[in-house]
Amino acid sequence: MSPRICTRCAKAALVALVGGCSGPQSALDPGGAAAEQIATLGWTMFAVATAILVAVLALAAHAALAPADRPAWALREGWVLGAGLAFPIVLLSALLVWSLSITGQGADAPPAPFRIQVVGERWWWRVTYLGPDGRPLFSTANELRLPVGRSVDVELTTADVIHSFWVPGLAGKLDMLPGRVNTLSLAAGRAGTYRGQCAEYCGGAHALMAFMVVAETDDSFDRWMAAQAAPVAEPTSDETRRGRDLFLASGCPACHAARGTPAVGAIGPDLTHVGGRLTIGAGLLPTHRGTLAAWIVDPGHLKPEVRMPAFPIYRGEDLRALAAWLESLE
Ligand code: HEC
Ligand SMILES: [Cu+2]
Repeated sequence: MSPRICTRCAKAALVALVGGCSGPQSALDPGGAAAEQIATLGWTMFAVATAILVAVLALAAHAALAPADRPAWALREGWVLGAGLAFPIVLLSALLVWSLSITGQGADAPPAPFRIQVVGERWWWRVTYLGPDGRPLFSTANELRLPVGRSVDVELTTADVIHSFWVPGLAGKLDMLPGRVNTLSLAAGRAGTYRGQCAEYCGGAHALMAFMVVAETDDSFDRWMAAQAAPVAEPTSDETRRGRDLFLASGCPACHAARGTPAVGAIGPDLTHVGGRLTIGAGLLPTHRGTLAAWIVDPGHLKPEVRMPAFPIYRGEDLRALAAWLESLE
């Protein structure tokens, strides 16, 4: 093998080895206190397990390599009781006590003046921001925004089957159970976009049920909150006006709301600010008019088993106008 190929192999091996260690959806790249505790716990367990594995392998090698007439160890009771019983009991108990002590610590970030309710739906996330009095401020989908350095209580439940809410970069996973609300405290220590994924098999499009958590500075977060609370903007061009009229005249309002218009459907995501979301279809595709148009024509082709019907009736200019209007809803 030439040295060049060798270097390439080494690089490929390294990428395969550490490729999962960073990025927007990695528990090994913590972005907040809760995720850091989990990472510390994971690495410590890994280190202890590795040390024990090495010790056991060394003992086994020692025994195997000893001359046949002089066995390395006669199997004495002391070894069985010491290494086989006492050692695991002491070590596992110590690790248990330690792990309970570090994961119990709450995040010390000051609480945000709002809560977020997230309802798992097959196969997307209904996100509602609640004011201090518990009343809904606005509804969005598949995207949570948080101010950096604040802890936010996220109330998790489901509209149908069990789902599990997991943003590995920020916290451990928590199940969403029918008839129950589980509260998870989320806090990001640094600004960034974290990706989450449903972690409990929930049927058909489970693997395509992702979401984004965007942690941002107070200024841009406040701007986002104010924009979300506002109703849809009045169309500014003939094309977007035509798009809005098509939306209202078709079947879309049966399932979708666009605040400030007569569309108040509640089966699918609230589309009031769909153009400002990073993705459509629960993390499936980036939001722009091309993907919006493809989605409208045949969502089931992009996301099998999706609970939105295809609208092949829209073509050409109609489709472009509809997609342009949705894209403009920032
Ligand atoms: C029978 C109910 C239903 C009808 C009618 C319907 N939709 Fe949907 N729509 C859904 C559901 C459910 C989803 C969520 C799908 C998913 O991500 O799994 C969705 C998702 C979407 C999304 C992506 C939103 C996001 O944030 O991910 C857009 C855009 C959208 N619909 C536009 C439309 C338009 C435009 C029409 C009319 C031409 C329409 N829908 C008609 C149920 C419906
Ligand atoms: Cu799922």
